[in-house]
Formats: sequence, C-alpha cells, structure tokens
Amino acid sequence: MATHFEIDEDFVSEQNKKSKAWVEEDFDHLARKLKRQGVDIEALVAKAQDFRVAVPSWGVGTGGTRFARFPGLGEPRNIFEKLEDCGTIFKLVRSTSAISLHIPWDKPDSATELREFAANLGLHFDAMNSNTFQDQPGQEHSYRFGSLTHPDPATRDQAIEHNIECIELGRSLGSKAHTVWIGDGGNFPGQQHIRQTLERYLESMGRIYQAVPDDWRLFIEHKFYEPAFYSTVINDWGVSYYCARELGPKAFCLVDLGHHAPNVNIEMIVARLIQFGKLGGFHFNDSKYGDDDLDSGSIKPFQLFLIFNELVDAELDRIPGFNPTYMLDQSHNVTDPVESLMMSASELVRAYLQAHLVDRNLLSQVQEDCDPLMALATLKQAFTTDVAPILAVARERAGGAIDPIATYRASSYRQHKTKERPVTKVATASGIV
Ligand code: LRH
Ligand code: MN
Repeated sequence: MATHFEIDEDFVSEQNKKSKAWVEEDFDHLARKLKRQGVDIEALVAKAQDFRVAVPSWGVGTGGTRFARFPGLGEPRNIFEKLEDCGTIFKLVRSTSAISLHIPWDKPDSATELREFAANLGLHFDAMNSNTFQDQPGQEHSYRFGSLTHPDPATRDQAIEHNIECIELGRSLGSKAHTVWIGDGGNFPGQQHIRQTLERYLESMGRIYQAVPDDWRLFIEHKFYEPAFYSTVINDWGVSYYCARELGPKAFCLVDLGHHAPNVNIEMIVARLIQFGKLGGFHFNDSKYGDDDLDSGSIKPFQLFLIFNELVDAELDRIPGFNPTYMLDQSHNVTDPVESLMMSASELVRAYLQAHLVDRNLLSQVQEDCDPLMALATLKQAFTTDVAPILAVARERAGGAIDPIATYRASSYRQHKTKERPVTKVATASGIV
C-alpha cells in the first residue's frame, strides 16, 4: 500500500515555535491598541476561528488559459488526491473544512467511500456544481449551442437530468446546496431570441428546483460574458435575482467576483441582494480585466474589504435568513495551488476581521452628518489595521500554522507528492484548462 506523505501536527507545532515569540509580542501590542478603541481582541480571535470558506476541488490542480496550461509537479490526479491537498490546506489554515465538488470532474465510484475519506481528513462537502458547459464523451446531445436554454427540448432534458443527478449525489455526500452556472448565450446579434432563452431557462430551472430538497439551497451564478461573447443568458445580478424570486424560497443568487465588468460596484450588488433576501453565497477571487480567477485580495484588496464591510454590517444587524456561503473559485496558473488557496483563505479572514473593526456608531453618525471624508476615514481606519497577529494566533490556537506558507514549504509536501504522483499522460483529472 503506497504511503501518502502528510504534514503531522508535531511538525506544525515545531515550525510554530520559530515565530511564536514575535507573534505574541505583536498580538499583545495590537491588543492594547484595540483596547484603546474599546475592542476586545479575543472577540476577534473567536470571529477568525469561526470563519469558514470552502475550497474548490478544481482549484488544487494547476489551471491554465485557452492558450496553454503548464502542469505543476505532484499534481492531484484524482478526487482522492485533490482531497489530500485540501486536507493539507485545512490542517495549516483551519478555516477551509468544506470542499465544493464539480460534477462530472469529481464523480466518485462510491459516494460513501469518498465521504469517509473526506471525513478522515476533517473535511465535508459544500455546494455541488453541475457542468453543462462541456460535452462529456458519449454524450447524446451537445451543449455547443446551450444547455438549459437550448432550443432543442431533448438537450434541455439532458441538462436538467444532469443537474438532478448532481443533487442526488450531493445528498449522499452530505452537501446542502447546488450551484448552477451555465455558459449559455450567443456570439452574434440575432443568434438567440433573448426573451425566449430566458423563458426556457426558467422552465428548466423550475424542474431542477423541484428536485432540490427542502433543507437545501439552489444557487444561481451570473456572469457577464464568456464563453459566449455577445449575449449571455444569466448575465448579471438583476436577471439572477429575478429568476431566484420566480423559482421560490430555496433559490438564491451566487456572486462570483470575477463575473462583473471592470469597475462594477460589487459591494453595492451585495448590499442589494442582502436587502432583497436573496444573497446565497460567493465565489471569491480577484481580477484585473475579465474572469481572471486570480487569488482573492491580490488585485483589489480594498474592494474585498468593502464587500465584507456590507456582510458584517448585515451580520451585526441580525438580518433574518442572512447566511451566505463563502467559497473560493480560482485558477492557479503560475503558483502552487495549495499556497495560493491558503493565502486566499487568509485574505478573506483578514477582510472579515477588518470589517469587524469598523466603528459603526461613528460611521452612521458621520453619514447622518453628511461628512464624506470622515466616512471614508472611518473605513480606512479599519482597513489599514494590521490584523495579521490575530490571524496567526487564531490559526495556532486551532492547531494550525502561525505561518502556513513557511510551514508548508519547510515540509517539502510538494516534493513528496511529486514522488508519490508520477506524471501520467493525463496529469490531472479533467477540469478547466
Ligand atoms: C464559471 C465559474 C463557475 C464554475 C467554473 C469552474 O466561470 O466561475 O463557477 O463552474 O467557473
Ligand atoms: Mn464561479
């Protein structure tokens, strides 16, 4: 039985000893600084430890573009090796106990076996993701011209069946949500009847909605373009919101940060969906131009903070039913995916904690006083507070790494996996390339 290298707890605490002293010094200094602001640092440690973000199974392999994919060494070759890497990420950052699967890329032979394998790594399954944007070998009807909105009823039936199959598999894996993103759209003016395609979408999603268990949520993911380059059926939050309302109380909107035109005010969309009671969840990533799927907080960290500012404001207002699901959805083309996912998960906790540092009494006062400069200054006060010591202590107290990247590199995990996972013809299980 091939041995599988794992980073063990002792190694993590060994590595933590190297930085424990200065982290505690910084933590104590920050504690005094926050105390002056009437903030209890231990409350923020608890918030950091409660924060959870799901890792995309398709994110632990090396991503690529339509031009090329440069496979990394020791890449996972199947869903079990993907979960192994997800287990390593969770072991070091402690906030990523859930995995979001993509079907059929991650379709297991045995759901029970997969569920047990994940549980042994302390992992469980978040939202399922269907795939009607690629044709599978032997598939009867092609999705070249659409799936849930295809003019041909047989193609729509096939796509609906696939989504229902995903939900059934998700039930046996313990998932409680299903995400539907479709690439349906046109590349030419006139190619599609814009109103009829939406009618077909609602009819198809209505049949999928019937298969959604009562304690589940159905997420609609909008995207302004790609793979369609002229018209996309579910192109923005407005149509997503309309459809979620039309479908019923189990349907919600999922906001993928990269699915908006440059400069769109995403934090405002988040506030709207919160107010309309239809914010279901997020696919966090970052982008400069299109759906670049770059690491969260790597390009626009202030935007990420402003999004969490709206989320924390809603959390503190105890808005009924407010329970968004957080997931990463990134493509790691030039970094070690494990490192990028660990860093991105930490960037989300950072933005979340900084949003909890906003003096909301002062903010609402200066808003009432029409004092825009003090409003911005109040937000910047929180955004410029270095909460790194809290992130490190929260991880360490939860059995994780004070410095996940340093500990990961010191473990030579990737080098071990390179030996364990000899490159085969198809280095990784199929996925976005
Ligand atoms: C589409 C998307 C969607 C996934 C895919 C992996 O761009 O964001 O969430 O199905 O990426
Ligand atoms: Mn996405």
